Amino acid sequence: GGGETRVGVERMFGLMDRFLKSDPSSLQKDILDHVEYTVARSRFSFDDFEAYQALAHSVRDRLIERWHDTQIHFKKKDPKRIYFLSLEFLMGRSLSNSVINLGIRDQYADALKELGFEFEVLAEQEGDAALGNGGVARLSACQMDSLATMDYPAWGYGLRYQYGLFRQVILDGYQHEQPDYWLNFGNPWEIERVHVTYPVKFYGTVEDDNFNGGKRKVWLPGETVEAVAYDNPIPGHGTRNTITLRLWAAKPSDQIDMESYNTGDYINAVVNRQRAETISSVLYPDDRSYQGKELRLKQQYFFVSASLQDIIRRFKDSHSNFDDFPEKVALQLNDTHPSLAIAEVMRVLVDEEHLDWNRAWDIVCKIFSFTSHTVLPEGLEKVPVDLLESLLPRHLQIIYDINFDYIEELKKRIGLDYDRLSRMSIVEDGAIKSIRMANLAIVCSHTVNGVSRVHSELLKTRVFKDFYELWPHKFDYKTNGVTQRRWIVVSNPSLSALISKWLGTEAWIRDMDLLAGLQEQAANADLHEEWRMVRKVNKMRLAEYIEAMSGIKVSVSAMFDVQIKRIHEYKRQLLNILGIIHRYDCIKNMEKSDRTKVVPRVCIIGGKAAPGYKIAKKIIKLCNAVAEKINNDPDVGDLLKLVFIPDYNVSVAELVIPGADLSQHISTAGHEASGTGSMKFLMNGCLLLATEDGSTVEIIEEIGKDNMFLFGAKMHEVPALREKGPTLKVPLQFARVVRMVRDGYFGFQDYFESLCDKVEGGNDFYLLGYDFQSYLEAQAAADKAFVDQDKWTRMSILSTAGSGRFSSDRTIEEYAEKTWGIEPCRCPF
Ligand code: 6GP
Repeated sequence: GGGETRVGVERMFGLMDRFLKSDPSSLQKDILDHVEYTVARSRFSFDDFEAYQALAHSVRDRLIERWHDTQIHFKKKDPKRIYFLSLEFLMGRSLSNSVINLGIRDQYADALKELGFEFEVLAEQEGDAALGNGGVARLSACQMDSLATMDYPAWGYGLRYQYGLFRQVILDGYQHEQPDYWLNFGNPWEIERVHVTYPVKFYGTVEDDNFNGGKRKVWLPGETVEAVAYDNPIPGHGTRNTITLRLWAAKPSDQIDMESYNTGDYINAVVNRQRAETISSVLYPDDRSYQGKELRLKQQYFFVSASLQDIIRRFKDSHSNFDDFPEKVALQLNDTHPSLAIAEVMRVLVDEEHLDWNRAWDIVCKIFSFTSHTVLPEGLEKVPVDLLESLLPRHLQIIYDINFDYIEELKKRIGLDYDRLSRMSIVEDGAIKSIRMANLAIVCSHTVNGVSRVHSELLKTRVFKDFYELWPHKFDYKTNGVTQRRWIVVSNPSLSALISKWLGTEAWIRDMDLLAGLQEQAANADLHEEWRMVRKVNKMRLAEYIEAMSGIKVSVSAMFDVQIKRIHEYKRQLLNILGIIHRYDCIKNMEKSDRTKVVPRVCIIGGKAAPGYKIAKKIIKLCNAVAEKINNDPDVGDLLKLVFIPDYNVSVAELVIPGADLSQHISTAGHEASGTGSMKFLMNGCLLLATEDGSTVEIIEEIGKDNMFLFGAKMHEVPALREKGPTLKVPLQFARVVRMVRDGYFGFQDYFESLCDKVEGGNDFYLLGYDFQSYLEAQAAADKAFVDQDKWTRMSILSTAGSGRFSSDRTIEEYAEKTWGIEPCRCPF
């Protein structure tokens, strides 16, 4: 009875410390307890990995405390919540980020030292969580950090892939893909929620619901799979708030299917059930191109359905009327991947909650916002109708119904312009009838955001022009940003300390605009000296990594020139490599006495190619073939080195970016929606060599054209240049370097032929030939600036000083205020 409970509660309070303590001996005790009771090793004998595991668990305990408090606080305050739906999150490692955001990194480092361990060494034991491909996925991770730090009541929802992005192994210069078994040794950063499960249904048939002659239907699904929640606490910095990234794993449903068990084939029945797990087993490694595969569609719906059941359950815990839904819930569609959420909300409201269709539609139109992350037409998903019909028959009907009403409305607005109507339809008629996910997202969202100003202009004038003309008020942009917590504080601790020292405050860690305060010190000789020292130490760290990984010795007095990102034709790694060949060719043809004038370079390229993207894979091979030649040429020595860094990922980026002098962001103008790598380099005082594309245009506004090396055709010139195609004049040097590749100067003549064909004879879609001359000029300007170390250091300081706008804190604040209508909800201490 009640009496017993009260006694129990008192006893519980008596046993509970208010919070876990963070003095060295408490930390040591917790770590050792985890060695013994969690990792189950003797506290007198455990290795670095086991020490890491124990350490991680002790951090996790502290995260859980804050996380509970935050969730209780949110529940009590019941603010409007933002649900961030994304099929990809590239979180990288968690340990350093967590202890820094919790404010107990130094305490841990001290505690470990006394136990005979080095914090940095243990941190290296952690593998990356790579549940995403590239830009869009890492952006989600940065935004989660900002949402937590700025106290927003936010949840991230995604999929818990068993296998993250493939490991890239380079053999003989070719990319090979290996599975990423990231969960093999357990994952201390997640909390399995065995009691938070939802059934997700597929296939089957749809029947009329006789109660409501109208649009309500009954879906009789053919297959049920269970979604199990795994919660990843995301701690904010300088706040107690710790939010949730909830990832779903697929498990066989525990509903007993008597029929398949009664056939007597018990083993096969079990094996069949086990197949359910494949839904969340592997991340699709293609960024952009969408294949319309059933498994991919299943992943999308699985994650959408589970997330919405969770969101609606939470809403119903404290609300009884769905009219309040838009006041309490904002749903963010991160690219088109989660767009099925629109049809799913309609289905739940109409078929399950029995709302009238129009009332449900009103609600849907108020809750969704959509952000597009690409300008490439192949990035716009289309789902074949046949596929959708068999997998999700009810959703197809709903999409048809939405489309019918919308097209009727559209006819009233624009008349019977059938070309335009068919372009704007959600349903594409053609050889393969399909659903245009972007059109669905635009029609049903209240806001369509681009990720930089010029990207938004492209969406309005090209990609989604028809929609912009119809609904200009829907279109907006929020220029991307990245989190300075990970990209300066975690990855570049010495620069971080230097900035705090010179600004006299650490407040910039939560308020990046304060970095502008460095501007007035940009010519200060003392700062210059300290700045150069920090940069040199970071370069040494990178040089050691390069040597350990590839055996190549590089000189830290050379300029470190870096291009790291996914391999794509539009990102033009090939332009970079052809430029390197040109540099090599020049050195070879120089008088020996002139070689002393060459500015030494270490060119570093890293990135993964989608496994089916042949041209991208050839680019990787070319890079390695050229590296082989140059690095072994005694004529060249330290004047030029080329390194391909294998298996580029978040933690490699954390090491490479602080050590870069120059970084390249050289997409053909009009192709990079935003670019976020550039912002990370900028913050770390690396100079940019770039085209005027994506967010670079806004970086120019912050730091000025003179503070970077710009080149190339402008966005408005590109279409006309393409038109000219074969008649475009291409510089001789370009023809010469391509000829060297064609003639087998770097071997593999046949293999590289098709690569050369891509940039010659009027096929040069990405304008490498056209931009080559100005690219070389920008490179020469960089060489010249590098020789003047005072000038270079000033430019470097001004880069960091001008990077404040590119914090994801600014981006998230804009989303919160303008798109989601949410407010901070800060958990009291
Ligand atoms: C990327 C864009 O290519 C990049 O320019 C942008 O910075 C990033 O998204 C974040 O907005 N897009 C993707 O990664 C992608 O898969 C569908 O787009």
